[in-house]
This record gives sequence, C-alpha cells and structure tokens, in this order.
Amino acid sequence: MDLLIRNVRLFTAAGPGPAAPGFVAIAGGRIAQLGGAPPHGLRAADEIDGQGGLLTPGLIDCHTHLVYAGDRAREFELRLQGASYEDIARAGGGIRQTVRLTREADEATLEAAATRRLRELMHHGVTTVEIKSGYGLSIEAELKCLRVARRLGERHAVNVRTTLLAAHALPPEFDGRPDDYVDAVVERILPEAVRLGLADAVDAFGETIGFTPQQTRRVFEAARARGLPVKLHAEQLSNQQGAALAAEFGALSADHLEHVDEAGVAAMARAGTVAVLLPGAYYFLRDRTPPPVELFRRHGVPMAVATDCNPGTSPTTHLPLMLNMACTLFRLTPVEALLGVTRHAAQALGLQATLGTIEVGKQADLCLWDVDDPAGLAYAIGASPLRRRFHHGREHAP
Ligand code: DI6
Ligand code: FE
Repeated sequence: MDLLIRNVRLFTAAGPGPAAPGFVAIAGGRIAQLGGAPPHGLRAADEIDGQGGLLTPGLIDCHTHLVYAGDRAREFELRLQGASYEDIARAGGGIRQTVRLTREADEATLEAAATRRLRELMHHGVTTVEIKSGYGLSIEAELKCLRVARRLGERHAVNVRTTLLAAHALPPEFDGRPDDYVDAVVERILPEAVRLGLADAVDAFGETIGFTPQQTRRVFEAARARGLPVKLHAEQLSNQQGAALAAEFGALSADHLEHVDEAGVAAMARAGTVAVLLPGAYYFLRDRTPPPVELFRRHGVPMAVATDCNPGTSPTTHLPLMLNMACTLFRLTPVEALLGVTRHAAQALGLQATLGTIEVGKQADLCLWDVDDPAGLAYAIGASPLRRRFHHGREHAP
C-alpha cells in the first residue's frame, strides 16, 4: 500500500449510515482497502494518524461559473436599493455586464482570476469542480472560456468537468433575434466545442429572462445528436416546466428548482435526474420560495448542493458554507447535505463510477476534517475545518 490513513471517523457516502471508526488504505491513487480497524500486518509506505477526525470523499462542486472577468458589486448595491435582478438584466446589466468584461479579457487574465477562485474552492475541500462557460456568448469567447476551464484541470490538483452554457443569455448583437442566436449555438458553437473536445456537457438557462422551452429543446437535441449529456438551470425564478423537459432528455441534473411542481419532480425521479440545490443564489437574491425538498425526498430524487459560484447571484467559493445554508435555509439534514457534495454531486456530473464515495477501486480523493461528524461540518457558519486534502491518493496542502 502507498498510504494508510487510520484512526478516523469514516463517512464513505456509499450508504445511509453515519460516520464510524475506520481506516482507508490507498494504492496506485485508488482506494484499495477500508474498514473498522486495519488488519494485522497491513503495511504501507506512508501512514497517517487521523486523530479521530472525520474522513470523507473529496468534495465535489457540481455547479460553478468560475470563468469570468470583473465583479458585480455595484449591481449588488442597486439591488439593496430595491432594483430587481430581472430589472437589471432587462436594462442591459447583469449577465451582459459580465459578458462585456469577459469578451475584452485575454485568456491569461481570465485564467488568473479563475485560478484565485479555484484555489479558494480547493482550500475548502473541493477535489472535483464543474465549470460552465456562459459569459462569452460568441463562438470565440465561449471557446476561450472553455479552454481556460480545461487548462485549470491540467494545472491544478483537481478534477475539472466543463459545461457549455452558451444558452445563458442573449448577446446584444442578437437583440430581438433569440432564435437566430439559438441557430448560432446549435450550428456553430456547440459543434466546434465538441470538435475541440472542450465540453463534457451542455446546459441552458430556462427562464423568462433566459431561453424558452422550445429554444432549450433545440439546444438539447443538438447536444444529444453529438452524444453530450445535458443539464438545465430550471425553475429558478418561475415554473417553465424545465424540470420535465430536462427529464425527457435524461438530463444529469436540473439545478435551482425553487419553483418546480410535483409533476416536474416525478419526471426527474423517473429519469434519474439529480436535483442540484443552490442555497447561495437563493440567499443572495433574497428569495422566499425554497425548493420543495420534501417532494424530492418523497419521490426519491437525489439532492446535490453546490456553490453556483458566479458574479451575479452567488459570488462564493465556500462549499462548506453551502452545507450550512442547505440545512438552515432548505432544511436538509447534515447527512443529506454532505451526500449532496459527494455521492449525489458525482451523479450530477455522471462521475459516480469513479468518484463521490469511499469504496474499493474508486479514485482516492479524500478530505480529513477537524470535526468528527457531518453535523460538525454543516454547523459552523463560514468555518473551513479542513485539515488534509488528498487527490489521486496524494496529499496536497489545502
Ligand atoms: N442563473 C443564475 O443564477 C446565474 N445564471 C443563471 O442562469 C446568474 C448569472 C449572473 O447573474 O451572472
Ligand atoms: Fe448557475
């Protein structure tokens, strides 16, 4: 064995059980053995005494918009003075403001800004991150953002999955011609992203200030035609029946879901589509309609939790804080919240075969915490009790 981590409270995320005393042994970057107590004679090149700390799978942030230029602090002030998110978007601010800055920025500038955010995520225990495009909204700028996202995965001790979100907002050059822009997405941007191997999935913003169900359907059909899985920003501000549409295409996930109805939840359950809950955006937009967690439980829809890191509605890189918010604002249990950033987050990225739980054969991405159970992880507001972080079985300073 390369590494033996013993004397820990093990939360495998593989079953409903709580954390229990245990050990994990690693060989070749993978989990080789685990259990209550290391068998007599088990030897490893390196050994760590976990001193009773909680050992979990590495955290997975399955929904971020990490690559963008500038910030939207001024807009935040305007909203505190009473302007709504939709008003600002309709007035040409919002996402378009960030698009202007992101188009002007060169790749090095974008990568430097995204690297700062990525390091913060890793400091809080993240070992896998999903990164969406969506602030370019042209073939050149969308591919630029996806190239930056791919490079982050090559240059840092973290797994990166990229998602094409060209259907995020209507760019100004297509004002009044949304269907022409959707033509550009399905005929030029998506095919080129696939040809260059820059996208692992396709997403869209299904909303009154985003794209209609018909436009989203065209994007999903183009994705399916090229073998890419889909995800959807669904029912964030209103019920557009997006969850049902996502389920119809066997989507990996439908995200936000504050305004989803029971029919949408039932469709997700049948399709195995994960519900990705984004408490940071709910908090930052001062929303009042929490997603129907009880419906997800009743229909057996897996719930994931993510930062939605973006400049407009969730400017945060603090995934453990999202555990606290998911419990406090959405009434998840601490175990549900932790499963939401491990097992169910892996499922929302189609990575459940290799990541998200501590099981023999899985990639050895692990976090050792200065707490001894999931409640301790979701409890402290804004704390980051990460002690040690492992990626592919190798330790990397948090
Ligand atoms: N929903 C959101 O909350 C973000 N994108 C989306 O589709 C907001 C993005 C932004 O305001 O920059
Ligand atoms: Fe988002």
